[in-house]
Amino acid sequence: MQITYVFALTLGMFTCALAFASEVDFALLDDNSDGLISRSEAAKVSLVADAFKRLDTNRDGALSAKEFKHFNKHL
Ligand SMILES: [Ca+2]
Ligand SMILES: [Ca+2]
Repeated sequence: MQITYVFALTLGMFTCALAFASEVDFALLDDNSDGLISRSEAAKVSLVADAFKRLDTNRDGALSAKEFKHFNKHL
């Protein structure tokens, strides 16, 4: 009973942390707060820089929050 409770609590905290982390990541990368991650902003995190071309599905040279969501999904 107690183990189940601890497990549920841990899982809940982990899920919250993940959700929080993906939001913070976008905001942290978006230096000028224009709602887009430019190539130079993405360069701060090599994982994002490497995936930039693949993530930029509309080829406008910037990542929107929607495009960036795919990055977190595939981590
Ligand atoms: Ca930006
Ligand atoms: Ca784009």
